[in-house]
Amino acid sequence: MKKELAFEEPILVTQPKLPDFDNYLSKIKGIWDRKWLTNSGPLHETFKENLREYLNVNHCELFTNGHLALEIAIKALNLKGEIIVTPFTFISTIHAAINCGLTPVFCDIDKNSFNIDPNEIEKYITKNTCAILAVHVYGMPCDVKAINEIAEKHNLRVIYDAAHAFSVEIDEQSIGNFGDISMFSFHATKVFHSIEGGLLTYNDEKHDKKLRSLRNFGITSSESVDFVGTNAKMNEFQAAMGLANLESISNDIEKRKMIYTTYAANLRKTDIKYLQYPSNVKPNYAYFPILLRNGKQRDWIHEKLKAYNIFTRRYFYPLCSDFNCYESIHSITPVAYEISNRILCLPMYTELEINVVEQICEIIKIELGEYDE
Ligand code: T4K
Repeated sequence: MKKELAFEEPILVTQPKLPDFDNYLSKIKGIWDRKWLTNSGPLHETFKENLREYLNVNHCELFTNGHLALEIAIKALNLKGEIIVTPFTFISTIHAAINCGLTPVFCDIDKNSFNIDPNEIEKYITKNTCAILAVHVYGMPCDVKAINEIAEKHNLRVIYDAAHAFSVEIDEQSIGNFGDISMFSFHATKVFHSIEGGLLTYNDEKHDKKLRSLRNFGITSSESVDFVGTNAKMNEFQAAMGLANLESISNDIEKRKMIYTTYAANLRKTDIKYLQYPSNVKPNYAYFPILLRNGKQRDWIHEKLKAYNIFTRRYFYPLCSDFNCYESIHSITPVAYEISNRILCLPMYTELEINVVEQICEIIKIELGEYDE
């Protein structure tokens, strides 16, 4: 190990960006006058409208976090039976399906995009299949065209877990416009956050009433409860954080682009593979995943980097289908299995300094040079 290259402070895989303190204070100040803290307050409503405009989507609703938003999306579509999912995601995706009474059927992924492979989907469709729940993993868009064709052919619903994909576009179209409903996470660790938070975007106006009601215990008026809902309301402090962060989002993504470019330039001449975006995609540079040669090498470098105070993460290892809670669900997904063993997410966040990125690359190159199978 080259001790002189170690960082004094830990470099984590991600770090939330906080807005200017006084700006946030100015946004929350009115809450003291209004005494309106949650339940669709004025900041909530402004935030929602600003997001609708920024994301260029027809309809959207806010939630207290992405996970509950996803469960509510599933409930709103009245889904029953089997749902085709990727095992290469954060466990929230699969939990949401199961919590809504669905049976997840794990489908393999594409080795380049790491997203559900449309060529594999049809073999899992049975008379019980109701929907496809696809994830834009790391903000890389799924093959939305192919998924849409399959869904139309088999009369299936499509939900996108777009937790990582805030602001992403395909052919200048907002990623939130595809499928029946898309879910964005505004968790502190995301490109864009409201401390905790979630958003559903959709084209069909008829979802408005049901989504709002499911978010608020299923209440539809002062004397009626039409659905078995939950409490998934975003509060005013979250909305204020989201409003403040929305002001800088374009700059933030530009900074991430520079980090991505620096990683790419420094790793280009190695045999490390990293995510490359197609030319029709406007990325948000949410994560910087790399593929190592195999699981042994991946785990080795993951550990080695800790000695330098660099804390990478193995998102998403193990596969969701390998967790104890899902061991009874049969699944054969060799590509997902291989990617999950080889993947490593390097630090990526808006305020990560370029010289730190260069140093991380130098350390990786030095250490991998000493790796002996
Ligand atoms: N679908 C997908 C595909 C998702 O990835 C997620 C969430 C969801 C659905 C559900 O959306 P939400 O309900 O969360 O809105 C983190 C996040 O907690 C989780 O939101 C995210 N995916 C997942 C990929 O990453 P952990 O268990 O890795 O979090 P944790 O606490 O280990 O933090 C990650 C790193 O960030 C650490 O190095 C510490 C650092 N950190 C974290 C927080 C919270 C900070 O520096 N400051 C902080 O405030 O799940």
